[in-house]
Amino acid sequence: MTECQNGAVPSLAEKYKDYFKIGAAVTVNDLKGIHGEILIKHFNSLTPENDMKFERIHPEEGRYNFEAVDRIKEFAIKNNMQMRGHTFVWHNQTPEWVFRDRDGKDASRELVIERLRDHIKTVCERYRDIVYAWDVVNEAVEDKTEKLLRDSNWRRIIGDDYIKIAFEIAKEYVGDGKLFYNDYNNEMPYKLEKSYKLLKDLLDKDTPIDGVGIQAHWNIWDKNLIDNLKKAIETYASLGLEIQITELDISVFEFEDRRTDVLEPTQEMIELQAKVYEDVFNVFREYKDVITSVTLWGISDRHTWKDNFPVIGRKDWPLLFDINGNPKKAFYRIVNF
Ligand code: HAH
Repeated sequence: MTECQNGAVPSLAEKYKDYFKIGAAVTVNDLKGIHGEILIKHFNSLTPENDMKFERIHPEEGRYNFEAVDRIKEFAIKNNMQMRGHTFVWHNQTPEWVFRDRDGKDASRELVIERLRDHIKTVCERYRDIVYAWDVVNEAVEDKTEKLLRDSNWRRIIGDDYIKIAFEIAKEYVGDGKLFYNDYNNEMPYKLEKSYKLLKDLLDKDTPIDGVGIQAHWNIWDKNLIDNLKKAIETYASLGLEIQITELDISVFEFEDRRTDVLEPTQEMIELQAKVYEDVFNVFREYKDVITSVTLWGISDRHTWKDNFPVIGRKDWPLLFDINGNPKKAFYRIVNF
């Protein structure tokens, strides 16, 4: 019997039931075995890590592939969980057909909007009874230059109002689900300022946006994290927005660290990681009035997208459960409060 099945280990979601939902990003394979057990015991919200992305669920015009998300939904219903919908409008993992006409040239603005409407309507109608929050737009803020908005096919073809249009379409079909703008590094000063500007402008134009998702792909070495995080939460809350932590993981590597010869996390890394998890969850609890959900971007260190980002094939250990599914130091730190 692994430690996490042991009754002495408290349930994370249970511990946080008066604070916010506790979620995990999942694939269909995570619903069984040790990951399935961890999900049932510790989580009450699921985000399909990839299966609801445009290229997966709507790979060709007129053809939807619902199989994977249907299975995740079935598991969620069975275990009394809800889901986050991720994501409709993004510059990545979106198939080219969306932006092409029959001759392979750029589709018109009208055609792309019509396709987006069909997409959002179809996905919402199928999952809106279980999805409480949708990442309507993901990562629209530019972070390499001074420009506010990132270049993408969506923006190039529809125009700068593509974000507002996406939220308006979503509003028509989501039912009770909340509409989120989701991004990474949006707690960092350089991006917080731009994000605030974008969101304020959208709200001034009466865009139906309920909240902001802070992805929270962090690492254990960032000395400014806690200050930045508090400032960001207060800034977004000042706009009247709800906040969700949507993709939390805490890498043992600094982002610039491209070493490939670290085959195991050191004790120092594991200890520092526990401390950072403890610190950020202290902040999350402090702001429970505006934070409605905290999702980890994975379940255990056995498999995480960080194994391939930013260095392909380099193992990372950013989550709360180790490669055997046992709770790490960080886990105990965030349940003992
Ligand atoms: C996220 N991008 C995406 O939202 C998610 O869908 C994907 O599975 C993993 C991460 C994060 C990201 C980043 O932190 C830095 C540069 C590009 C993208």
